Amino acid sequence: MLTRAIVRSPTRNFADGLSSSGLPAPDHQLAVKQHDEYCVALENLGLRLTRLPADEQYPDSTFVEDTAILTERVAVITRPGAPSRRSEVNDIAHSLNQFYSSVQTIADPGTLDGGDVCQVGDRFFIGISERTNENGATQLSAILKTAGYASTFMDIRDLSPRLLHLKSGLAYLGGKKLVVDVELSDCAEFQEFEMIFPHADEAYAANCLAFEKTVLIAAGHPRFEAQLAELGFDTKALDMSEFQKMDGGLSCLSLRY
Ligand code: CIR
Repeated sequence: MLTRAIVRSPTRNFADGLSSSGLPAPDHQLAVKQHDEYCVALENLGLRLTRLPADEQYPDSTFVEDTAILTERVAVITRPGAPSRRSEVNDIAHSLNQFYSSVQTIADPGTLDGGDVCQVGDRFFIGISERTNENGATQLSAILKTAGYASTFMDIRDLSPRLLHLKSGLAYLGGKKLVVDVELSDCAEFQEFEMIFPHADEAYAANCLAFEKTVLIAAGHPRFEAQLAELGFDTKALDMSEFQKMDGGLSCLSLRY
C-alpha cells in the first residue's frame, strides 16, 4: 500500500524545460496553483508528502517521477535520458536514503526515465524510448529480478512515436485493468488484461493515477471519466494544463511509495 510521496514545486523558469507539445508556454503561477491542488489530492488520499523546494537549475525537476523507481523491496535512482535532467537525481537520492536501507543506481551508458516504468503487481513493463535505452532497461530489469520482480520491455519508439514515455499511454488500475493508449492496443503483453482505451481526442487522459477505487485524472476528459465511473471507480479531476504544455502528466509529478 502506498503511504508516502515525494513532490517538487515547479521552478519560476519552468517554461525553459523540455517540451515537444507545441502548446504555449506555461504560466508559472498557475502551475504552482495546479501543483498545490495535486498535493492536496494526494494528501486527501492519505499520502504523507515530502515536499522538495523548487530548484531553478533544473526547470523540469517538478517531474520527479523520472528520477527514481520505488518499489516495496528496492529503490533505484535513474539516469535520466535528457542530459539537462541528469543531476535532478541528487536531491532525490538524498531524500530516499532516509526511507530505504539500500538505494541502487542506473549507471552510464544506461539511461532510464521513471516515466517509462509501469508496475503491475509483481511485474514491470519497461518502455524503451527516446529517454530510456536498452542498457538502462536491462540494468533495471536485473535489479528488479534480484528483488523478485519480473519485467517486460516494450519499444514504444516503434509502437507509438507520439508518446514521450510508456506511461504517457499506460496506467494500471489494479486487478486485471489497464488504461492503454489505442496505439499500444496490439501489444501481446496486454492481451491478458482488460484494456480501457481513452478516446483518441482524450489520449492525454491515459496518464492517470489509481489509488484503489479512486483515480486521479486530468480535467477536461469527460468520456474517460464516464468510462471509469462505469467500471465503479471514483474519479477526481485535476487541472493539468500547465504541465501538459511541458509534456508532463499526473504520474510525473510524484514519486509514490
Ligand atoms: C521532459 O521532457 O523530460 C519533461 N518536460 C516532461 C517529463 C514528463 N515526465 C513523465 O512523463 N514521467
